[in-house]
Amino acid sequence: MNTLRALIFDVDGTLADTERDGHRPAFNAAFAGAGLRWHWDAATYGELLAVAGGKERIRHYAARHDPERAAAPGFGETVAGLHAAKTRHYLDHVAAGRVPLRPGVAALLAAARRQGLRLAIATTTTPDNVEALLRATLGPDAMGWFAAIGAGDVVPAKKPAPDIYRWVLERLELDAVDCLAVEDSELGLAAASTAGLRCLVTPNAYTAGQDFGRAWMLRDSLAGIGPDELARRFAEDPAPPSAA
Ligand code: XBP
Ligand code: MG
Repeated sequence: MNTLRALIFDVDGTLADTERDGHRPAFNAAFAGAGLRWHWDAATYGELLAVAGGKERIRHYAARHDPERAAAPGFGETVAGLHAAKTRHYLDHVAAGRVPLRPGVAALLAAARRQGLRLAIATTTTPDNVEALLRATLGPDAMGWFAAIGAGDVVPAKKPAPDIYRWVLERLELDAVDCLAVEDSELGLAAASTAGLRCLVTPNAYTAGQDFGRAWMLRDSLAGIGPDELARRFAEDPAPPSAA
């Protein structure tokens, strides 16, 4: 029998519309602050989200739109500096309350805790960004609700690689078959599925229309979803997924 023991949440786009409300304006503020004429409008940023990781996204963009700068000596340090500045701007947006949780997120987290489910996070963004978002939206104790927080460069390969989910499963000391991933994007779904997890997908404006064929459950948002429904569906599953 399949028993649901933990929910593993993606952050960006899943817990909150961080890409729209935080990361994109933060990238543009960092570029302006560095005197670069780079500007990522919503459509451009939507395309760039195919590359997970802010540093990787900057490198990807520069190679295509500013190749001389990308090929110059020391560009690695330039990327690190731009990303650090961007993270400072992002933290300012979060601290100012400009990045609210998506519908249903707080209620599901609270109900899952009451039900005794373990909570974890598997995200590409930085640990600082995770802590700031949890504190700003759920309060100063929220970090302690999560038994494992896998974030950013803690693993060598970012989503769609499964590394971050495997890192979290190791720390939870749980098998993939007992956990449910909650994601917003095709990249995140691929990472969770390759790690052998079933995945509940709640798309957002940037990821709507992506291929969610492998999703275990697909909903507009987490509003109205409770741990009882998830545990019941888990128990009814004919066959748990097999890790790829
Ligand atoms: C989405 C990402 C992150 C953010 C930007 O992460 O790919 O890179 O876009 O954050 P998630 P950083 O796995 O939570 O959907 O600039 O800190 O990478
Ligand atoms: Mg995401």
